[in-house]
Amino acid sequence: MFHANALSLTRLESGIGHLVFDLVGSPVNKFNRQTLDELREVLTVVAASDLRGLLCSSAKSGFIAGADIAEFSSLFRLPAAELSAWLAHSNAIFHSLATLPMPTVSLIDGQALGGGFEFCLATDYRLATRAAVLGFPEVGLGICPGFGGTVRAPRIMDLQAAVSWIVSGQSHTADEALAAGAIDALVDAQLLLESGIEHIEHALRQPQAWQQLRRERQSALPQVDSSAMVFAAVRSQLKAAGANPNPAPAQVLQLMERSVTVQAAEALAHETACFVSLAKTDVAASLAGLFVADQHLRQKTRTWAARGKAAERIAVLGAGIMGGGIAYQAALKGIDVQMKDIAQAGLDAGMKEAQQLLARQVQKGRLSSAQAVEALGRIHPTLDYSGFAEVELVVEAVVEKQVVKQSVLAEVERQVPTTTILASNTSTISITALAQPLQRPAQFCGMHFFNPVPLMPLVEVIRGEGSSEQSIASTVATAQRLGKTPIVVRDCPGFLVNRILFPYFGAFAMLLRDGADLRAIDAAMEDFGWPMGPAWLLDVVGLDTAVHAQSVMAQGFPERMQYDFKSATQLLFEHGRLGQKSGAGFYRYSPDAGGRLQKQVDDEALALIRSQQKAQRDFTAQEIVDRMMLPLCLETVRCLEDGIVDTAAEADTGLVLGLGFPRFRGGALRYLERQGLAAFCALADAHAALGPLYHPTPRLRAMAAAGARFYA
Ligand code: T1G
Repeated sequence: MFHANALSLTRLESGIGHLVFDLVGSPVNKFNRQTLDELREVLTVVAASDLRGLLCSSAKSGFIAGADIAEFSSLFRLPAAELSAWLAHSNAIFHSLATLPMPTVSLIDGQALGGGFEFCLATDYRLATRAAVLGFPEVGLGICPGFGGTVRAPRIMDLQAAVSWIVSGQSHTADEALAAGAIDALVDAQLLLESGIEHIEHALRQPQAWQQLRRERQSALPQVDSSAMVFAAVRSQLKAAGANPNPAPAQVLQLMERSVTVQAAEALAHETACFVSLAKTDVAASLAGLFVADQHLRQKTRTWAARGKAAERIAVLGAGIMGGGIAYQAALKGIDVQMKDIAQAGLDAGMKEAQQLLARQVQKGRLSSAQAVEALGRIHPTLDYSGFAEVELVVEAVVEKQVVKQSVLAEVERQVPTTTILASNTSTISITALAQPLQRPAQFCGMHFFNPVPLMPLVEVIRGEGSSEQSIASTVATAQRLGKTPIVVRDCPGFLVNRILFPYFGAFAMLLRDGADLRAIDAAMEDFGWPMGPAWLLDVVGLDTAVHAQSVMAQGFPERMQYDFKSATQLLFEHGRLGQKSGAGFYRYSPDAGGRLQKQVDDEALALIRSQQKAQRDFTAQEIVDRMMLPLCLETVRCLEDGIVDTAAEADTGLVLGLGFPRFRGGALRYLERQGLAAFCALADAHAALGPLYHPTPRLRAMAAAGARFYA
């Protein structure tokens, strides 16, 4: 009856219409402008037809993934009136679905999220298979549902569930959806269509009940005491979670509290207003921007990976925390791994690390004991090169010393087939320099994992001057197979992430030198959105590691990163304070009853730092943020200009995934751009006396003068 790009309508024998979503050229169905237009057209056809009912399903593995997030950046920049008009247009389409002159049923197999779930709520009934995943992820994007979700959910579902689903943004299983009244029945996939038809026949036999259902969904909710309790409970949960830079959860809660008391049409107007005001926030722009940046990175990764081959067998050299972590990650993903160390004690430690990580997976119910045993069996500890004749990729993770790495790499190169790729998990040392003694530099690149390996999603794949395209492609493919997000970067000391992190640590050192209190710095940066402040982060990294890496960075970029004073990190390190690993660094650490390290203020550390300060000084949070963020952002600009990373999107995604840069700020370049390039340069100039880390590049000034942007 209707066939277009995103959906088609056919008449079943019973005279019931079957609307099937299958957006051409996309792995998921989504409400982009075109799909919405086609939906409007097809509903006009349905409304004018003699169809007895309408079934709605998807030909893809998921149902509908919601509105098209790739369109958000341009949508959110529209004037508020135009954004409201887009919502009004979409809601008019959903309204025509909800008021069709025949019963309607959604058949949900797979994800129905955001606008996709709102579509289901606009049909009379919802049937779902066990594979269904339902929810409102909007708050995670800094917005609220916009296609009537806040209006229909509380009128259809259990109120408590509707509010907590929308405010939390979490997805839910079909069982949870059934318990919450979000679906009417759970059905086997093979019986979905048949059950849908039965539901329609049933509704047609009882037209009054079906019409009554529709009337109820248009009204205000009956006033009952329990609703006030529901809202109070969710509000206190939000409060307990602490300050949230994302305004969406609190605002959507307020919206729903008001909108359950009014008619649906009025509630929808409130929803639109709330959506528009949230869509105009920096948080929403950042989160939508990151989604697109992430898609861009994934696309590049796919292109790389398609040209290479993921390794089936790998080897890890050095069974320390990193080596053990990488071995664990490989084994978890079904890859066999030779784990080599020069000392049995090292191997034992590496195996223990892997064993503990697997045990934790079992504890959390993510793996069965049998699977954990099987995974552990894939790790083959060895003191020699046995098994190396079969490995396709060797990850070197020995001590962070250039000469040691060079000799280990040169030795292993003689033990493996000529096709094997060697990759160094160095965090700072130039890949081109490490390649010097190698016979086959084309087969060598960097593969930088972050600590703790199982939790950190990013892997930098570093192209040395001699690295072949093939080596990079296969290393990208292997990183992907390991479940990581690879980002291909060009070689330089520190690569992308650490090259940007160390100027930030430099800023921290200067703040302490100039009399700031480390607790004030950590508090300001945590309020800014970092998961931990710089002092705490240095304790986690290890002050010995940080001091060593700093010296490598200073050698690589002496003009900016060689400091003419002794940093507090260096001072504490010299006093044997190595951070968490030694129980004390900037803070003191002791395990709580559950074995988790608790940090406490340490007077000894404070006294040591004060001994180096000429005077103590209070800095405002804004002064701290400016002094910390300027060098970080400027180094990101330099990385982009030097071609260390190809695009702003990759740089920002790398910082979010590799450093924990606050997501809601969208990355360093987006943060910089939001301030305005000219304003940012002026702020940097006001700090120029602090040294070259604070000096904008000529190109950034030129961009500022020309009104250019990093993002289109
Ligand atoms: N918009 C645009 N692209 C999307 C998309 C979406 N909503 N959902 C997925 N994609 C792309 C994704 O980027 C990837 O692209 C490909 O589809 C496959 O996805 C008005 C305001 C649905 C659970 O937040 O959670 O509705 O890499 O690899 O693992 O109230 O994608 O191929 O280029 O992730 O099977 C709310 C976001 C929007 C859902 C599928 N919806 N998506 O996971 O595949 S706001 C969301 C997901 C909204 C209304 C509002 C997941 C998934 P590429 P994938 P997957």
